[in-house]
Amino acid sequence: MAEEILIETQDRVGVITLNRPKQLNALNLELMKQLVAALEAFDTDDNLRVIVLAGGERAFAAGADINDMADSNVVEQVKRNQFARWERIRRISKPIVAAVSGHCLGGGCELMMHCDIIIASETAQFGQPEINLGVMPGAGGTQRLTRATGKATAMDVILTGRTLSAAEALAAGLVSRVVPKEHFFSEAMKVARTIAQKAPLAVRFAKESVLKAHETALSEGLEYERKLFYLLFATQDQREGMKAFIEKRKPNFTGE
Ligand code: DAK
Repeated sequence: MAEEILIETQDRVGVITLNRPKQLNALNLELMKQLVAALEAFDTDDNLRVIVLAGGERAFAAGADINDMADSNVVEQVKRNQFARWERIRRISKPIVAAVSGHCLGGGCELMMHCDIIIASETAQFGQPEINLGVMPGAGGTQRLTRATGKATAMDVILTGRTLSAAEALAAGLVSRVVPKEHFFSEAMKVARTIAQKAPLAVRFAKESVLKAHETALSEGLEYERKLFYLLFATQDQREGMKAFIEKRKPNFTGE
């Protein structure tokens, strides 16, 4: 079977690289299957703390594979239940850092928006061009893009099919950092390694809590954050982190 993704680990970081360069990493069904399996395997691996999801230089991903959908119909789409797979990506508890260069379109942009921190090359182009195919975003694009950029930009991108440059995406709040094109992967690794040194439970709860901000009213989100904050005072890493600060040394976080 073709390897639609490549997997490696570096220190405490699990790296997944989308591997259909000739098709600009179009997300076919097999790739999605392999991707979800790899993400879940990394998520349950106690040796790893952060995941990096990378595309290639020319494309992070140019969308779902149109060949998989061209002859499809509503019944088949419902039965295929692709959403279940995307839902599993949403449930990954470790932080995912996306390394994005080139085309990042349609399902590719939606996949990127499932990630937690996005490092973009200055060459990256973002868009939801489904409208040009007679459909609309199907994996959260209308919701996540709107929450990230606000209604005006989201409407413009989704209804006209136009792309945002990396600079526009940064200004709109869609990506975290824009770097020169030769550094998009190394910068993502740098960010991942930094997070990998933090207390794992604090990182996990902090990710969970930030995601809540997207999904709930403020009062409910604050309540949720408060409970997770209290919970961290039941960990050894909280004691270690604060003690290390007072003793002017680096903390030794164990994840306990
Ligand atoms: N699907 C299949 N093949 C693709 C592709 C795609 N999305 N994008 C590119 N390719 C293929 C091209 O067909 C071409 O293949 P060959 O002809 O060489 O065999 C190869 O990649 C190189 O592409 P180009 O020759 O077109 O390269 P250019 O530099 O000229 O143009 C481009 C690059 C990115 C502007 C162009 O390829 C393009 O417009 N691509 C399509 C972009 C697009 O419309 N993306 C949205 C697809 S719809 C769902 C979840 C998600 C979705 C739906 C449902 N569920 C959970 C149910 C998402 C839907 C979508 O993403």
